[in-house]
Amino acid sequence: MASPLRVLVTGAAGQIGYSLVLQIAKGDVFGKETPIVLVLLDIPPMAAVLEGVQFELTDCALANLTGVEAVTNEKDAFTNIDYAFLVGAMPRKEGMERKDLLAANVRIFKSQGAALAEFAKPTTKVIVVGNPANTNAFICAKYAAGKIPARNFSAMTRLDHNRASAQVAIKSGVTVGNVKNVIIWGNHSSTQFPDVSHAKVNKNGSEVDAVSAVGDSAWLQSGFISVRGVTVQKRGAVIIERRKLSSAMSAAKAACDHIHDWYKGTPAGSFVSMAVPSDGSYGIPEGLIFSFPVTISNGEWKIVQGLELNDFAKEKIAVTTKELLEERDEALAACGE
Ligand code: NAX
Repeated sequence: MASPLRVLVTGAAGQIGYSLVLQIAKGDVFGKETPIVLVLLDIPPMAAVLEGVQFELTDCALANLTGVEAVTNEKDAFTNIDYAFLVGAMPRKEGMERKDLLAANVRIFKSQGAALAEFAKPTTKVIVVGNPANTNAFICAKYAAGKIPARNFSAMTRLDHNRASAQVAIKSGVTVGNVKNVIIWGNHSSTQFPDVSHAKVNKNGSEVDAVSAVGDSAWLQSGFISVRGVTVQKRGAVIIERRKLSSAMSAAKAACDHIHDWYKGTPAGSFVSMAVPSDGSYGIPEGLIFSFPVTISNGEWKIVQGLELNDFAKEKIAVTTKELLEERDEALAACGE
């Protein structure tokens, strides 16, 4: 038997954590044959809850789950891990300004970046889910630099990607497996730009442009992006309004899709959205953790090059870039840089 992958989930006592750990443990990410040790981290006041999750995972009697460790300190959490799902973050409390929330969260990710550098394998791959996800990933990568390459850090925009793909499928009258190459550009926030101009739909056995399959370009430039929050940009707020809790099942599934594709690769001719450090592609400042279309093979992502952007797209991308630059500067200030 191959030695098990050590997979860390932070915030494992939270609601995304509860859905996520089972999906990883039963092989949705690394395959049913890959042995896994799950390491669950949360803060000390959540130790009992964490233990409950650990017990339930044991009770799932999963053949490939060779161990479950519930821990409340960074050294035990990060030691020798292969993959990290960084979900744990501070929630917004009443009266808290956005700036205060950002500062509190980047301090968590500064500390976890340093812990990754000190304890994790240099090959560790990281997905940041906890918000503000892109900026948290930027800070985490910065404090792990020198030990873990920046390209091993990513933030999750796959939930937005999946939401966009599902909306295109509904509007085109196909199932979501027939939609590919939707793109989320930029930040995981309401400034993100969901773009279908390069997407394809398989309709009745032939591949057509998503724009013609949807047949409603006015909707694609407005309602699809955000009308009363029903579609992509503000879908999270709608879920909170309806469910009285934020997205958890779909967020966990998206995190699994993100790491699954990083591990297994993307099919020929397909790309997915992933927030990764910019190399300057499409004029995005280098180093910013920005959601791009990527292809993946042998565990390495590559930003899809040469996609044409019209004026509408350029304008939307400029807005989300500006927001990310502002967040970056606030985050660096909060870290005392
Ligand atoms: P919960 O509040 O249910 O769970 C968060 C857990 O993190 C709690 O158990 C908390 O104790 C723990 N935690 C806090 N600080 C920690 C630390 N320093 N180390 C380890 N654990 C810590 O939130 P949940 O609904 O699970 O959401 C988690 C995060 O995901 C939030 O920041 C949320 O905003 C973010 N989301 C990001 C999404 C994305 O697409 N990138 C979508 C879903 C979600 O909203």
